[in-house]
Order: sequence, then structure tokens, then C-alpha cells
Amino acid sequence: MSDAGTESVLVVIPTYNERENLGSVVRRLRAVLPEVHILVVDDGSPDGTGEFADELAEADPRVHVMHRTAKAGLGAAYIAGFRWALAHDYGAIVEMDADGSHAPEDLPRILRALTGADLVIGSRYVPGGSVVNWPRRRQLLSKGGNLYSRLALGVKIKDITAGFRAYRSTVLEKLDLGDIASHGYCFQIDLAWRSVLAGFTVVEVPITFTEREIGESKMSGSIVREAVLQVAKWGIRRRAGKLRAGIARDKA
Ligand SMILES: Nc1nc2c(ncn2[C@@H]2O[C@H](COP(=O)(O)OP(=O)(O)O)[C@@H](O)[C@H]2O)c(=O)[nH]1
Ligand SMILES: [Mg+2]
Repeated sequence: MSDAGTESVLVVIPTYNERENLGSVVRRLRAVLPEVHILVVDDGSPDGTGEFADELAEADPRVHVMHRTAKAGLGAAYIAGFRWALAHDYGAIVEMDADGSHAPEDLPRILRALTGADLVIGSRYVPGGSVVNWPRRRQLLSKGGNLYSRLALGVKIKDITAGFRAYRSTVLEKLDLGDIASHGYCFQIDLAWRSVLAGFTVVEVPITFTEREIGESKMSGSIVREAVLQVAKWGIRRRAGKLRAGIARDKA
């Protein structure tokens, strides 16, 4: 995003039953970054989030809506949003939740950091970052998931599961989006890991994550299971690759 202004930024917001939250997030985004474009990716929410997003789009030409037919997971919603972003030539693509957990007021700082990086992660676990109002169980899950991922993948990223991030479009152009099969929240680990492997610069900037006040989390046991299994698979693959390289070196 070195030469692009904020008019070239697309904020992708996946939604499932966020009718009560979406308006406030879009309003707050507009107040801090009047020029950014917003793409709401709704999975046919039964609570009418999609229709509400259409009303927002009618009132604001910089708001766009993608309607998908069924709830297919966060990963699939983001991939669809990313493809749309690349087809429309945005310079930077942002991931942000609809439930108010990610403060739009933190986004200008994240975008500024993108001038010196390829991927900027809004991080709860670097100095200055924090989590507000999460039950202990959720905190443990998040911290444990991060520790597990760091150990399995050998990456230094402190908050690899975080969902408030900005990518230069060049990163998403280079990664093979068609190859990404992560459905749930391990999608976040998957993309950060692929970015590191591809040699992109990843930086973390501190954010305050505040648990939603309205509506329900879509986190589930199957989402956690998918993440545990996928990260184990990537970790084993990484170690097998190192072993093979070592054997080849010894033979040479
Ligand atoms: N389109 C779409 N959005 C989803 C899906 N699952 C979660 N989301 C959205 O992803 C964001 C984060 O979800 P949330 O349930 O708050 O996760 P948590 O913060 O980890 O508890 C919210 O904006 C959700 O509406 C899904 O299957 N499809
Ligand atoms: Mg949430």
C-alpha cells in the first residue's frame, strides 16, 4: 500500500446473524476512514443481516454486499471476498469482524503499518494489546491455540489466530486461494503461515479486542477440531520437509 491511499482499501466483513451489530461497525468505520470501501459477505443470515447490508449499500456507494446462499464458514466467506477484491483492483484488503470486537478506530494504525509490511496483524498478544470481557475458557483456548500453532509451525507470530488484519493485495495475488480448504477459524492460521512461507513480511501491531455485547459467537467444537488437526498436519509436513532436506544434505 505504499502508493495507494485509503480509497484503495477494501474492508471485508463476513457476517452471519449480525443485524444488530453491523450498523454500528460500518458507522464507526466511516467516521475514522471515510474513503475506504466495505464489502459485507453475508451467508444468508436468517436474521436479515443481508437485507440490512443492502440498505447500508443503498445509502453509501462505498458499501458493497455479497450474498451467499448458506453458512459455509468464515474461510469460505473470506476467500469469496478476496477474489472480489482482487477482481476490483484494491491495493489493500482488510479482514474485520462485524460484532464490534475489532475497533474500527484501530484500523488507521494497522494501515499505516502496512506501508512497511505485506501483512499486518492486529494482535492481542504483543505489548500494548489486550482482550476485554472474554470468559476464562475463551482466553485459554486462544492462548493455547496460539502456543500450539507457534510450536507446531515454528513461527514467531504471537497472535496467529487473530482476525483483524490487513494484506497488501500482492500477497493474496500470490497465494493460491483455490488451494485453501480451511473452513473455520484455522483459515487465519493457514493464511498467516502461507504468507510466512512465501517470504512476505508479517508484523503485529497491538489492538484491544472487546468481546461482543450483542448476538452469539459462532465458535464451535468442530471449528476447534479442524484447527487442531490442520495445524498438526502442517507441522508434520514441515518437519518431514526438514528431515528430507537434512538427508539430502548428508548424502551430498
Ligand atoms: N459469512 C460468514 N460469516 C461468519 C461465519 N462464521 C462467523 N462469521 C462472522 O465472523 C466474525 C467472527 O465471528 P464470531 O462468531 O464473533 O467469532 P469469535 O469472535 O471468535 O467468537 C463475525 O462477523 C461473524 O458474523 C460464516 O460461516 N459465514
Ligand atoms: Mg466475535
